Amino acid sequence: MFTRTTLRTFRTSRSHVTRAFSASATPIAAASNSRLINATLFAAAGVAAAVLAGASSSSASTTTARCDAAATAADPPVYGRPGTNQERTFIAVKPDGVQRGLIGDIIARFEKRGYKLVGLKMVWPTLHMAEEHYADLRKKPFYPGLTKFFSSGPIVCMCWEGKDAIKQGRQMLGETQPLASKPGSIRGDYSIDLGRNICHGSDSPEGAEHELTMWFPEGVSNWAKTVDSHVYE
Ligand code: RTP
Ligand code: MG
Repeated sequence: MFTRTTLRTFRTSRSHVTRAFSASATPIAAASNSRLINATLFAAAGVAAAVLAGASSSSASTTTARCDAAATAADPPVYGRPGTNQERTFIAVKPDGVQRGLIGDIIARFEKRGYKLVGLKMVWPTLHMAEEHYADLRKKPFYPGLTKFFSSGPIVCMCWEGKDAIKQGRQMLGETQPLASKPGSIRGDYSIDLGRNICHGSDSPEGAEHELTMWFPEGVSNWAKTVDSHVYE
């Protein structure tokens, strides 16, 4: 079952990315064709990741992804429903976090906290995608260096769902400045320098909407978590 599910996703990931990006932003579509998505999708069997690299199947354009096929009118939009238990946030492991082998730890923290993982993939962003992601910081002097670094290697893109996911996600990350980050937070445990602070998290519902729409144009998996009655009263 695991193999069948991941294979289906693999076959469809490329066409989804192409289609979805071309529907939203032309420059990203152009960029995505050059270097995007070594399509690494992880199946959430703990943190054991099934790495499916380099989508090359010629059947890519014909299959429908599970998340699309199963979507119903009752499903929330990709950016969730802020203020409810279906609030969603975009969490990313930045290139430094990937290089330092922290993907599993970061996923585990959110999982153990009780949040639901509804979207997960590895993407090597183009510079243009990094600029789009950090568009609100365009005028900052550190913007060129930030976007260059953010596009210097693969990142892990995640969509986490749950009550207060945006604010709680930021707390779990820690402060922007590692020196101000408390031990126990991701940045407080693993980072020293401002420009190598391991992870990203949406800072507002508007930010989450922008980021989740951008990074998950193909949609996410709207699955029901059967233990939610043991997470929420
Ligand atoms: P992020 O967006 O990556 O989650 O970080 P953040 O909200 O905590 O901080 P933000 O203000 O959005 O800045 C984005 C990233 O830019 C780097 N930065 N450098 N040199 C500087 O003054 C400076 N300020 C911020 C950090 O890596 C920060 O995470
Ligand atoms: Mg930010």
